[in-house]
Amino acid sequence: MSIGLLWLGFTLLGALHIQARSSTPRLLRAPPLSRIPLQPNFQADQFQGKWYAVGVAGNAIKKEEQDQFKMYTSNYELKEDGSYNVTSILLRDERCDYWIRTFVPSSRPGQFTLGNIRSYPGIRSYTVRVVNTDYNQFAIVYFKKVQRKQGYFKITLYDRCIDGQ
Ligand code: DBS
Repeated sequence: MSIGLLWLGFTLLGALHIQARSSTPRLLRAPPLSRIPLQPNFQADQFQGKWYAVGVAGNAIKKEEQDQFKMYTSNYELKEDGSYNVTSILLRDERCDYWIRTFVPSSRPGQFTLGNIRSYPGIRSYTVRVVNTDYNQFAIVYFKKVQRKQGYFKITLYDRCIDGQ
């Protein structure tokens, strides 16, 4: 094989490599939990009820998607065993998407893991931490998941809107 063809081959491989890299951009690494504050003296019963997500930011949340993301609500219902049933409703294209999951309390009050994690393909770990809340107006909640070896995180600002209705 001529040197010229070999060069051409390498050049093509290089171009393909660059293309593959840029189509799967590297995500910002999720901050370690040790850097995320936790609401002191978390009151699980007071955190119950409906929250409106008025702001979401994360390493895989894109601005273009945010525009159609619109608002969603998450209703936290405390169960007998101390975990939450969380029902979220998202308005998309004039239809409502529902999803339900369980947040199981961990060793620290205000921190949770996803219940029945095996039913979620590819999710290796899922952590929820209530960063700060006054229970009746706002909450800041940090979510971190490892899915197919990739770490994702997001931070949501929740609002109660009118008198917790
Ligand atoms: O539930 C989540 C926790 C979550 O959906 C993400 C991060 C932490 C996230 O980044 N999600 C994006 C990628 O799956 C998304 O597009 O929703």
